[in-house]
Parts: sequence; structure tokens; C-alpha cells
Amino acid sequence: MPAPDPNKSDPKKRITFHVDMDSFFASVEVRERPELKGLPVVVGSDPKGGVGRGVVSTCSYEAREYGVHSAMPISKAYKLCPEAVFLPVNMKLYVGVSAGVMEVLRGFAEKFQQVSVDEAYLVPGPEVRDFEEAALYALRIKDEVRKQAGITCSVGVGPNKLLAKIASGFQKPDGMTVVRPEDVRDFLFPMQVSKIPGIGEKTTEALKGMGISTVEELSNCNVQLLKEKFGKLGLRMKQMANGLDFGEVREKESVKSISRHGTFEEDTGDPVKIFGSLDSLAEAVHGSLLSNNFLYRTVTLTVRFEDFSTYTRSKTVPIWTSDIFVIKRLIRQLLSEFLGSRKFRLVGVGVSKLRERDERQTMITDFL
Ligand code: TTP
Ligand code: MG
Repeated sequence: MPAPDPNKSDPKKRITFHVDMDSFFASVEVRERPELKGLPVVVGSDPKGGVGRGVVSTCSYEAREYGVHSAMPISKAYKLCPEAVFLPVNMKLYVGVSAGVMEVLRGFAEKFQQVSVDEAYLVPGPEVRDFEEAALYALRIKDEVRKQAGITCSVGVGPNKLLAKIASGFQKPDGMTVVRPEDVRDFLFPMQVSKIPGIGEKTTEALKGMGISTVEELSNCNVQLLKEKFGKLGLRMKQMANGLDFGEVREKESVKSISRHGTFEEDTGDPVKIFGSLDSLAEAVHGSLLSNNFLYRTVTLTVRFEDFSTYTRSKTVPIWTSDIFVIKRLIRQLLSEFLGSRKFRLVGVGVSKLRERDERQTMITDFL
């Protein structure tokens, strides 16, 4: 009898991969300037060689040895490691590399979910039948990313998204960790609760106050108590401490879109009026986007001329964002082909390829 396919038999037990680039922005910088390989490299906003007023976005593993980390003021990073190479954030470059990496990863996936600029979940097709094959598959993924994008990543493999995510961070950089269902407890229980995604500083402190530091202690805590203290998160924490995660890997894009249109009082060819109208439509779309807690990838322009002929044009950016300036910029680019002698009757602005915003994305897209 052929071995049962864990991916087909029970969707909750699909072998899941989480891939996370190592020191992403810094690795891309080092790839661009191989002379920096092996050096402490700090990438941040306004670095000015270490005397700027910005914040560290990320740093190479060499810089981490000095205690430098993301979100630290550049000035502090400089105190810890004055010999580091300080570089500004070149988001355009990273977004391009990210798109290439995601393309590579998609090629390995039957189900795919990008979660930030440098990480994604994937579920392979039925050719990966067990955890041994999954380990080989993970090595192939790492190899392909290195060949195609010139940077390293760490891969976690587990019976669900939670375990894959924790596993990918377990042996960074250039790591690979496979957690089989029978090893879940041995893997999770000794960890500090802060290793569980969603348990931040505050919750860690609150748990400490209850005498809970390790995942094992959390798993033994009375669920009622956790619910009283943390509400819904309490139950979720208890499940996660036991390695349970019912979330599916899925592209969170939806068919939904948000758009606004406006008809001019009088048909016009005046670019000032047209731009003005598009800007306020963009702001209205953006307001709706924010209140729905969505990010977008595609921006669409609609124009209708005085003879009612109507055109739409779209542009898609490589990662989800909520940035109003990206909407305005793309709309202007899309409009340029239509400006000329004809008069406009109506213009419209839309965004699509929406997905819900999560905490991480907020941080990443703020750079765009
Ligand atoms: P991470 O994957 O959290 O970090 P990393 O890839 O730099 O390092 P690691 O090897 O630990 O995965 O974030 C991805 C990128 O997001 C990172 O390269 C820079 C950016 N980022 C910020 O700009 N600010 C931040 O506070 C964090 C955490 C990340
Ligand atoms: Mg990373």
C-alpha cells in the first residue's frame, strides 16, 4: 500500500513550510556590495554613518553580535558598534528582490501565503509525502532562493503554520528546522512564552505575574483563568502552547475592491482640475481602506471622456501597502496617457487585491 499522503488525507495536518529571509535588507545590501560580506552592516532610516537620528531597520548577523537589533536608535547602534557600515534603507531595491523571492517560493507551492516583505507560508503539492521528503524539499527551496536571489533564508517545516513559523526562527541564519507531529511538545515546551507569535512584551509580563514563563507552564495553565485574564487571546494562547493552529495557508487576496468616481460639473481638459479631483477621490478610497483595515496591491484609474468612451488602467505593486502616496503616484502615471485634447467627463480611483492588515505589515509598508 502506498504511504498515506499527509497533505491530502486531512487538511489540518498538511505539512506546512515557513520561509523567512535572513537579515533581509542587510543581506540584499551585502549582495549588492560583496566587499561588505562578513562585516557588521546596519540598515536604517537616516543613518548618516552612525550619527543620524533614525532607527535601525535591520542589521547583519555580525552586527547582532554587538547587541544591535531592529527598532533600535541608530545612535545606540553606533555606540555598540562604531565600526559597523551604516546604510540607508533602499526600499525599492528590497521590494524588487522580495518579488523575485516570492516568485521562486510560489513555484514550490500548491498553496501560498506571503505574510510580509520577506516571509511566506507554503504548502507543497502531493509530491511531498512525509517529513523526510519535506526536509529535502526545504533544502531545495533554500538552494533555489540562494541561486535566484543571491541571499539566504531559513525554513521551518511543521504540521501547521504556527509550528512552521516558530521552526523557521529556530536556527537562523541559513537554517532549516523540521518539527514532526510527534516532536511538537519536546520542541515547544522548553521555550519562553515570548517565542509564540502574538505573545508580545506586555503579555509576557502579565504571564510572568501569574508564574508562567515557559510554554510548558502556559500549556498547563487553566484555560478559564487565561480567558478571564486575556479574553479570546487566552484560549488561543492555550491552544498555541499545545502546538495547535487551525489556520489555513491561503492567499488572503479577495475579489473585493474599493473605488470612488466623480463626474465633473462641466467636462474639462484642465489638468489642475483633473488632478485635484483624482487626489480627493484617492483620499476617499484611502479613508475607506483604512477604516476596513485593508491593504491593497492594485490601483485602478477610470476615465470617461465627453463622448462617454470609458477606459480603465491598472498597476500592481509587489507587496501590499496602505500608502496613500502610492495610490496618488500610480494614478498620475496611469493618467498621463490620457491627457491631451479630449475633455474628461468622469474620473475614478480604485484599489483591489485587498487583504487584511496585520501588525507586521504596518511596519513594513510604512517605508514605502
Ligand atoms: P525580519 O524578518 O523580522 O528581520 P530580518 O529579515 O532582518 O532578520 P531575521 O534574519 O531575523 O529574519 O524583518 C524583515 C525586514 O523587515 C528586515 O530586513 C527589515 C524590516 N524591518 C524593519 O524595517 N523594522 C523592524 O523593526 C523589523 C523587525 C523589520
Ligand atoms: Mg527575515
